[in-house]
Amino acid sequence: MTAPRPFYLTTPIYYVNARPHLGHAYTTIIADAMCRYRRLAGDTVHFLTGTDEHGDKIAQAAAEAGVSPQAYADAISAVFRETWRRLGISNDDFIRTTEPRHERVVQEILRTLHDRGEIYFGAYGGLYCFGCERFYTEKEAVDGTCPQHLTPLQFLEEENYFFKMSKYQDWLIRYIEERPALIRPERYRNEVLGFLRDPLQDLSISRPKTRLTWGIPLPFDDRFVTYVWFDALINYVSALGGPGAAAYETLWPHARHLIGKDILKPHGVYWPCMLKAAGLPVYAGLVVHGYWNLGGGKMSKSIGNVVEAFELVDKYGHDAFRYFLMREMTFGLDANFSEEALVGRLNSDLANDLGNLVSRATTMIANFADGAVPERGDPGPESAVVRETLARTRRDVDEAMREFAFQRALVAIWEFIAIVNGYVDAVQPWALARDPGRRARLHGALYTLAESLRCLAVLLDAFLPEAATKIRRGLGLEPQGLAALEWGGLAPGTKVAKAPALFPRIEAGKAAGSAPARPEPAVGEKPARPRVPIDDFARIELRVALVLAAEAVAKSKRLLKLSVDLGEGAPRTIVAGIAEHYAPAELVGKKVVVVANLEPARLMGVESDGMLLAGSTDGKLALLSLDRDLPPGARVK
Ligand code: ME8
Repeated sequence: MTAPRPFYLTTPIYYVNARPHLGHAYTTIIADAMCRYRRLAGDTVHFLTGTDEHGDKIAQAAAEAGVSPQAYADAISAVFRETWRRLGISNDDFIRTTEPRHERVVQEILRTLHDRGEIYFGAYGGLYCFGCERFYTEKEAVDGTCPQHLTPLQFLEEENYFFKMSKYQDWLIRYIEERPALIRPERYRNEVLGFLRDPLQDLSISRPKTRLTWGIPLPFDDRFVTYVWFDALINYVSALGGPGAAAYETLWPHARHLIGKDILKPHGVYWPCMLKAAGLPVYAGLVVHGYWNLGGGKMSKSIGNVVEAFELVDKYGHDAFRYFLMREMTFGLDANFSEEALVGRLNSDLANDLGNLVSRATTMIANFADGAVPERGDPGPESAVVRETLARTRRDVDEAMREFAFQRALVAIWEFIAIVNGYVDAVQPWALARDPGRRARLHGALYTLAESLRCLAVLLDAFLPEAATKIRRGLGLEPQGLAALEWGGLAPGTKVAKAPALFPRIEAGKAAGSAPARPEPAVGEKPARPRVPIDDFARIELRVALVLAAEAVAKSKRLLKLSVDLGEGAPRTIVAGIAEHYAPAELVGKKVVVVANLEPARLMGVESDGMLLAGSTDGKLALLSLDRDLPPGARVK
């Protein structure tokens, strides 16, 4: 036995200015599949994901929501964590950049760099994108707009601290050139070397508190906070406790970062330079995937349909969604997402090829062998190809997974499925069962099928964990590692349960949502959100309120201060972010619905004791009102 190898895999830490969407789900799901695979291979795996919570973007989103950045980050980070839990993501840790364990390591690294003379104070003016939170060079800008967001870049000039990144240019080029496997696939390695053909600028690593306070203070000048990218990249070491910590010492030499191509430059250029300057080793690998497009266009978080695309996970099931994402995208290239394509794969590969095989095999064992794996018998010459394909599939999957080529791994597994289906057709166990003289042949065929299912459960475990578990449970087996992929491991006599349909077929015309394969979530409930018990809902006190007076809040475009009657004797003050949608005069005399038992909050200096309920979409907003009259204070539930 060889000693277990450490394997440390990270996803990007996602911004908390929006809910998880298809892109986030893709990276996290493939990271999960990879980590599950490495665990099955016997490696010691550490799988990290988390949320990126500082910076302009988050501060702005929180201000728009009328809450503090911390409260906003807490809420959205919890949605990410819960979403991954619900999808069965097997991460070992979840880091938030607002956690003290992270802030401490960021400040330590900043102090080290400052002490080593790697940081200086200077002025800089340039074209800035608030969406990307970075400066762009004239060459990178496209007609004065940001190449990512296509929004106008703004000229920004300010004094800041700079990291002497430019001095690492030659070192980094050599470092990458000497290590062909450092950045994969090859096209992204070439892209990073391409960036490095232009002169590398020093990196502004601070933001003045006069402009942004939501960040980690610089340990050597508290008039500044840390630039969000400088802060965020360090999560990969802070989650291990930072340099010197035991987890860092064991895992950091094996670190692999999995990212989308949008954040190649910070990971391929800034991060290795930062590590080198701090005297830390560079990561072992940077693995980059392409982009999912919807309807041919580039997705972004501002487009609601990336969230909707992700919601299909509830309609078709976790495994079908995982399978589609991994099978459809050639790792490293862009791919198109469509519900039709997902349904196509579900029907052909999952319901037909895999689902049918499992149900045929278990039904035949139930009918022709009393529901127990028979003796090994005589599997016939046709079985040789099944065993050979298994051995080849195992090798092909292993090779594919070394390169994160999930699509190739699945193609190899489906080759095995096709061979086993072909074996059933060739040996026709139902015909053997009619002939008492051919018992040994029948037993051999059924044993071959049962053993194929056992091996399939092992092969599928990392990719379709729910289906693999069902197949394995049908054979009454505990989870097995890749080492169990040796033919003949299944003991005769093992009880086999007839498998229920693993993947129900989706009928044509029903893909658009008329007949979901799974129960639809309750009306009004977002499927990607966790369900809450009724008792939790009952804790929220909703009441009818009569608006007595309304006025603008000084210096705020968004807020109105309302005086409302809740039938409590004295009116309450509620501050609501609705000034862009309602004139104060329009509101007086209206009956609305409010959350009456919220903790009071101060908004622009005014204490708000409650919250108005309103619906909104695409910049439209509508207050909840009653379609029949009820007195102020009436309970809504
Ligand atoms: O960039 N297709 O966070 P983020 C595939 N906080 N993957 C996509 C995608 C798409 N259309 N859209 C997003 C940030 N992704 C920073 C990262 S790391 C130290 C800081 C995935 O919330 C992909 O993994 O914008 C991409 O790199 C990531 O989400 C960006 O997430």
